[in-house]
Amino acid sequence: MKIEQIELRRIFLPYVAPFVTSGWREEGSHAIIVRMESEGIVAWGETPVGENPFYNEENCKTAWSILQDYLVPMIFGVDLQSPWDATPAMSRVRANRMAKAGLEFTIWDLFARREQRSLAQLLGGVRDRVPVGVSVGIQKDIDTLLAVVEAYLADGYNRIKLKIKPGWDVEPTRAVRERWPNLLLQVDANSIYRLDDGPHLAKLDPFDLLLVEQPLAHDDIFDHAKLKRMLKTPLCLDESIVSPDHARWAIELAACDIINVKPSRIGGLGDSIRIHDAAQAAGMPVWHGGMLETGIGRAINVALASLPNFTLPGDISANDRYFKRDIVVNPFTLNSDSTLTVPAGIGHGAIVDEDYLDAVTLDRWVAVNHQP
Ligand code: OSB
Ligand code: MG
Repeated sequence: MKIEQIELRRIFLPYVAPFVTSGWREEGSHAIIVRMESEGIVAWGETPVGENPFYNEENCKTAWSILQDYLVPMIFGVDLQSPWDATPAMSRVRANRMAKAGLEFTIWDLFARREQRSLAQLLGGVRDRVPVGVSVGIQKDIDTLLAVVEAYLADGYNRIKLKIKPGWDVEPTRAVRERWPNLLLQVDANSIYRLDDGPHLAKLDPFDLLLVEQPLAHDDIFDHAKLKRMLKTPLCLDESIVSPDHARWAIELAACDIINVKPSRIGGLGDSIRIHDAAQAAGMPVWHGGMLETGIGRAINVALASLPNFTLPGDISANDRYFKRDIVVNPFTLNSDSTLTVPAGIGHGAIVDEDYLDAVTLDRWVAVNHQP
C-alpha cells in the first residue's frame, strides 16, 4: 500500500492540572497529530512529544521538522506490505523515535481499518479490559499529595504512581503508604539520581512498592544493573529502553526486574511487541507507560496493553484525568475494577472531534504523495 496523503498538526491541549516531575513541568499536550489517507481509508495517530527535551532528546519542534524533512518522504517512498515495513523504511534517521512512532501508529491503524479488524486484534491482544492506574505529579506538600491521591482513589483507580525527586521521595512515599497500607503503589524518578544514591533509594524498600522506575540516567543500563543489587524494591526501566536491543542488553545484564513499554519512546508498536515478547521469554513482566497522550494515543496504548505480558496496571488513565475536553468524541471512562475497556470496533477506535481538533491546532501541514 502506498500512502497517498499525510497531514500533521501541532496542537496545544491544556491539562486539567500542570504535570510536574523531577525534571520538568508542562501545562498541556504539545503532541503532533497525524492523519493519513490511502485507498479511501482515513487513519489517525499521535506523536506525544513534550514541549521541551527534558524526558528524552526530542521536543515538539524537532519532531515537527524531522517528520516533514525526512520521515514523511521516506514513508511516501515505500509500498507497505504490512505495518511491520514502516520502521525499517525510516531506519536511516537515527533515534527521533517519537517522531517515527506517530507515523508507525497511523500505519497500524490504516492496516487494521483496511482489514476491518480492531487494532488490538491486529497487534495480538488477548484481553478485553486492561488494568490501569494514575501517575501523580510532584505536589507542593504532603497534605496536598494525600488529598490528590484520595481523589483518584475515589474515582476508582486502585494503583498509584508517585513522581519522586531528591527532597520529595521517602517522606511522601511513607505518608501515602501509612495512609493506605494495601494500595498498589510505585514511584518514578525520571533519571534524577546517581548510583551513589543507592543507599538512599534503599530507604524505599520498607514501603512494599510494586517498583521504582528509572532512578538513574536516561541512557544508562550499566549502573542500573549495579543499583538493582542494592535494592529490594523491583527496579523498572523506562527512559533507558528505547529499542529491542536495549531491552536485550538490560535483560542480559540483569539491569531491571520489569520494563515499562511506551510505544512512542520505542518508536512504534512493532518494536514494542518485540520488547514485550523478549521480556516474556525471559520471564520478565512489562507494563504500559504513558506520555499524557490525547484520546488518539490513548486508544493505541489501550490496544497494545491488551497483549498477554502486560501484567501490571498501566499509566493509561481515563481521558478526564488529563483533559477537560479531549479531541475525541468517545473518551475512555474507568470501569469499577480500575480497568479500561479495549475497543472492539475497527482500527484503534478513537473518533476524532475534528472541530475541536481545529480549535486546538497551532500549525497544520499537508503533504501529497507524488512519487509513482
Ligand atoms: O516517566 O512515565 C513517565 C508523562 C510524561 C513523560 C514521562 C512520564 C509521564 C508519566 C505520565 O508518568 C503517565 C501518563 O500518561 O499517565
Ligand atoms: Mg517513567
